[in-house]
Amino acid sequence: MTHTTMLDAFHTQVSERPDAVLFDLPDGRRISYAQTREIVQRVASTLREAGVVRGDRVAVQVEKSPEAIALYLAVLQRGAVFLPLNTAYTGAELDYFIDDARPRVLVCDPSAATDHAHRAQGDQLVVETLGTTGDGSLLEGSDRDADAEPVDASDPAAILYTSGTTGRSKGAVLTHANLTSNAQALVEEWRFTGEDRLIHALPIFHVHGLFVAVNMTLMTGATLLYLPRFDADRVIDLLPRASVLMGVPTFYTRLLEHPELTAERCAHMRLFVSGSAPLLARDHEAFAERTGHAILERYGMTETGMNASNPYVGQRKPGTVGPPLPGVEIKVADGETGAELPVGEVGSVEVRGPNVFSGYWQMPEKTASEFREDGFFITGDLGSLDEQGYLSISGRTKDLVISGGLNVYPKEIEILLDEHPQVLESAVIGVPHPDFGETLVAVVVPASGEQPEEGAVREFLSGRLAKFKQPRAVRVVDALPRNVMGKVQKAELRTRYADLFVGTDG
Ligand code: MCA
Ligand code: AMP
Repeated sequence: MTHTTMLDAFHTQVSERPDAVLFDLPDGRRISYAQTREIVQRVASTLREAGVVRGDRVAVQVEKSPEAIALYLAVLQRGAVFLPLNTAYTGAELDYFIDDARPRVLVCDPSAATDHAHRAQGDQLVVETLGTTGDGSLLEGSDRDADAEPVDASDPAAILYTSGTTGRSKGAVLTHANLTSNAQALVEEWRFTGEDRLIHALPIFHVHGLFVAVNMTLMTGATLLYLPRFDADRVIDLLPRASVLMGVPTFYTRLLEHPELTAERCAHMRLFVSGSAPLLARDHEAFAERTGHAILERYGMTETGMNASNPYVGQRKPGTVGPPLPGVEIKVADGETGAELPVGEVGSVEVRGPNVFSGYWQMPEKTASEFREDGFFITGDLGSLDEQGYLSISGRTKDLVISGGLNVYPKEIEILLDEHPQVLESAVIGVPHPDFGETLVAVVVPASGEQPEEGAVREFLSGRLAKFKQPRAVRVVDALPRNVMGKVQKAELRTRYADLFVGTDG
């Protein structure tokens, strides 16, 4: 069945299987599809009273809870645009998003309400709260709104911010059609059904946890074994009751370190999915040996949702992300001209399909510069296709570091480091890390006569940057390596510091 919005898909499940469990929680609580709809209706009523109308943005920085998913659906019910924010973002980071997206409502944790009070501006920006124990102003009203505002499939459903090489975050605008088409393609490809029980240990402010895991569940009437965050012990405990796990490579690295990861525990599982960052072929092989399961690796990004996936039936090739999903076209092209390259050659990975976003929020020029004339989106990843059409991601043209599945653009940190009075200039790089895959190292050149200390530099960054963006090491050098054009040679720095975390536990 095709749905215009994820809310429609959810409503289909509510009417077909109202008593099916949507949330199965660690404290033993179970919340059905019909009960979730009641929460959605209550939240939708509060949003309406706060003045939210079609097209308004609702910015959300809350801890993971069933009510936070109900909030996502309630925003769609109002015809509004869901704007989730990482809970690790600091006030300074938040100011940027609010100034850029101009949301009608900001939803925060009740404990943060005082910090955010100064952001409220009459009915221009209303601050609401939502906690993890059924608390918060969003749930206080007793009214319920049953009707959904009509929207078009091409209307924006969500804005997700991704940082950029310029250091300025861009809001990727995803339409209802982007979300429903991608969820539908994945449901079919991974044979997802209402019988599935998905271990959900990802955050819900990114595409992976929200638009892959949750949307697929809502579309099929499946159950979420819903954890507040990843915890290897808890995941191991849940495996015998579950059928699917979706995670970033760090999940699998940590599970492999767990002595109780065994084939017996995984006997009822039908699918392990990895994505958001490269899964080491070594981990893929070790996992298969320990559990008998070949992890299914797939590839996506915020702007496009999922693009490629190893097959459910058929060969899952370690080190590849599989062929394009049905309906999605992937081209490996010459980065300069956009001309398609022959099989086996590494080039710019470009994508076209119903999954590809409509553009960056209020950045038409930036948007235009990342699309080819024929509609292919330039991902910034480098890769090649093999004879069987499997894509391998081999690098990135964008200066991006992925730490534990979270993206960090070095420029954002370099801009801050360069403001430090003892720093003349800086370069931030990603180096291999045994737990997070990659982690950040800051290389700084002292201002004349200064001797910056690692502790002081790190202290300077804390409070200005979310924790996951803070470098785990700072190195002071006399000069940055540069090529004849004067461009900083980050590859050389990456080689120099490649072993900094090898053999450590971080
Ligand atoms: C936590 N910390 C991190 C990270 N996470 N530092 C760097 N990178 C991270 N990813 C900090 C914590 O604040 C803490 O600092 C210290 O590192 C260790 O915390 P720990 O307890 O080990 O972390 P955790 O809470 O267990 O989290 C690690 C994690 C988590 C499970 C890997 O980051 C996670 O769930 N990542 C998934 C992110 C995700 O959903 N990505 C998908 C993006 P201290 O000890 O000093 O307080 S969507 C996407 O990429 C596309 C669309 C796609 O293809 O999916
Ligand atoms: P984000 O901007 O958070 O959506 O991250 C998207 C980026 O994550 C992609 O452009 C890739 O660089 C990377 N990525 C996602 N999945 C994979 C994967 N399976 N293998 C390698 N890189 C990946």
